[in-house]
Amino acid sequence: MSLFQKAAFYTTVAHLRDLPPESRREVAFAGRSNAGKSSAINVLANQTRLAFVSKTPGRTQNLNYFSLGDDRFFVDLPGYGYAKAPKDIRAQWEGLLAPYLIYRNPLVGLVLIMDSRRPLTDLDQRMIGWFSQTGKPIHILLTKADKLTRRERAETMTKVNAAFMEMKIGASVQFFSSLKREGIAEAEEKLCEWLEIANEPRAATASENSGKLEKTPTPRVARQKNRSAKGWSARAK
Ligand SMILES: Nc1nc2c(ncn2[C@@H]2O[C@H](COP(=O)(O)OP(=O)(O)OP(=O)(O)O)[C@@H](O)[C@H]2O)c(=O)[nH]1
Ligand SMILES: [Mg+2]
Repeated sequence: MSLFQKAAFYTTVAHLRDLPPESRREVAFAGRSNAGKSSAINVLANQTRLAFVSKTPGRTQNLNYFSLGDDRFFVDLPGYGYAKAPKDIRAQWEGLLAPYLIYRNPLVGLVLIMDSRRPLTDLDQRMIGWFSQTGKPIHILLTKADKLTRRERAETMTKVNAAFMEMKIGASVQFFSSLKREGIAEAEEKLCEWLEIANEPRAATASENSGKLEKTPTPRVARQKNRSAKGWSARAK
């Protein structure tokens, strides 16, 4: 039984004024379009179409809320980085996403999903820069890890950790594969910590064991002292 098995679609939000009341802890999932956000949410909830069902045309620029059944939410954020996104779509993305990330009180952490073959694109870095102003934690899922060799994984982990060191931002980083169901226990551990859910140790499934990933230590970097959120546009390049 997955820890988030009870996850169910709750609401979709197109305007900040429609956000649910600030009474439940929530974790947001962000990432480039096609990075594997919805797949990761589905795998964590052990459901096949959870994130997909809310994704009807026209909703893709919305924040999709999933109730975890115990006063907590997962929030699937709109994917970014479409090569041909029209200007108004980008403006909407910035207008909704930026204030949400910076000012949303119940948001306790950001899971940033990056394709492990193309981590830390400019937009990912922008996202990290914005969110890190809040002083809240970031957990990186390097998805589609099934596409990398062992050696490529080691190189990617080194590169990503070095980039965070350079940005002076503390973040935890792990590999993840929705396809092979790898990295689930590690992600669950982080989510439970943030959401304050008791996480009983459980036996790994056979497929998790077969694809056991090496845990690479995450560098400890002091979190930014300046916790005050700066204006969105002030940081946008
Ligand atoms: N090999 C592999 N493919 C994956 C994995 N995760 C997702 N994919 C594939 O990547 C594509 C995009 O996955 P989605 O989960 O829809 O990505 P998304 O980030 O939600 O995309 P948007 O909703 O458009 O922002 C799909 O074809 C998935 O099957 C993975 O771990 N391994
Ligand atoms: Mg999606």
